[in-house]
Amino acid sequence: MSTETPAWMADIDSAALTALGAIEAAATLATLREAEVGALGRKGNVTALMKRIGKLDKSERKAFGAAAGGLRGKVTRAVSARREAIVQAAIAAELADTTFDETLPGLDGAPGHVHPLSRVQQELEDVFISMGFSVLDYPEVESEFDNFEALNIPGWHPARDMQDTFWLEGGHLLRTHTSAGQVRAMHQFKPPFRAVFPGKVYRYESTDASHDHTFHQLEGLMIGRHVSVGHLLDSMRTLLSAIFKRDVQVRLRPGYFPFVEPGFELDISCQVCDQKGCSVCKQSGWVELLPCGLVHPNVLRAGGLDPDEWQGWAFGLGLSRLVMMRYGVNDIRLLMGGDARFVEGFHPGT
Ligand code: FA5
Repeated sequence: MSTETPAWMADIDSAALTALGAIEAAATLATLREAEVGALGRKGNVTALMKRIGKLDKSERKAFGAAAGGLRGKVTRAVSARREAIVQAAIAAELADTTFDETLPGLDGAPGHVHPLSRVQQELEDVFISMGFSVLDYPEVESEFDNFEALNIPGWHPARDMQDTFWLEGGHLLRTHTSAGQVRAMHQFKPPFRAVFPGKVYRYESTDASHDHTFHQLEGLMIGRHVSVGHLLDSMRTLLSAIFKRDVQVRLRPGYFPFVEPGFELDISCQVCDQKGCSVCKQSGWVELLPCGLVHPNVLRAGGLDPDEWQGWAFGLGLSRLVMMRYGVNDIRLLMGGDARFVEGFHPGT
């Protein structure tokens, strides 16, 4: 076995000298990157050595491969070590800079908070949970059956005109009211039961200060053997005093909805103008907020319940309007308008 130094060793030494010298001399991350590319890049001098391996005579290939591969590993480690040294030196220089005052206050973060709609919804959910109600979540994309037919509103019924909506393919639609969950709940739970289901609803209508095309409602439904209007009104009174924490004037009047009998409209005195008359209450001093009534026998039947055995009451709270009344918001379109300046006006505790 020959102990002579092979001729190619000079090439390995020369490549090492160039590559390691450039790495050692690099003072910034940019020049280090140049040195790295000069050695290990596609056209780098260490890469050129690696490409030679395949062209060598079989007898030399193993030793040359080991030497070139060893150099590549050494260069790679040298680049990492130099990079770390450059970064540490930069940190040390920054810390040594006496013009940096670490006692100055940091940048003021902007903490988020819940939207007033979510806040009032959560408060209402807590009130109803404390009265033994379940909180349910139903789809916004509904069937025509659940949104209309099951609620005693067949296709020919004029009440359909009051709630036109956005129709989807396959007879589906964006629900026009949370009442669409009533029959779903009847199928889902064994009576007696009580539940609220809040959510977003959609209507194809022009907007004004108190009407939006996308708004929030909260439905209440109670099914039992002996259900009375008295209990319904008491629940609504509890709801309003929990939100307003003071007496607000309300009025109850008969109201027609095909899915309740008898039906009522509960209006609230306009909290935006204090009943002086404004665009929200359309100069009337009153705002429609909480329609309700006893569940119609046809709806109980659609829910698989025998009306001779079971009764129910339901209400459909205009949650968006309740938020307006609570905070004195004079245009409903501000609630879902996506303007952060509006939402920032509401801070926790208000
Ligand atoms: C209904 O939606 C019935 N489902 C309510 C109901 C439930 C009655 C259970 C009986 C039993 P109405 O279309 O009136 O009813 O809407 C209910 C409430 O939602 C209204 O009182 C009002 O506060 C609110 N509301 C209605 N339309 C809009 C709108 N375009 N923008 C904002 N709020 C609205």
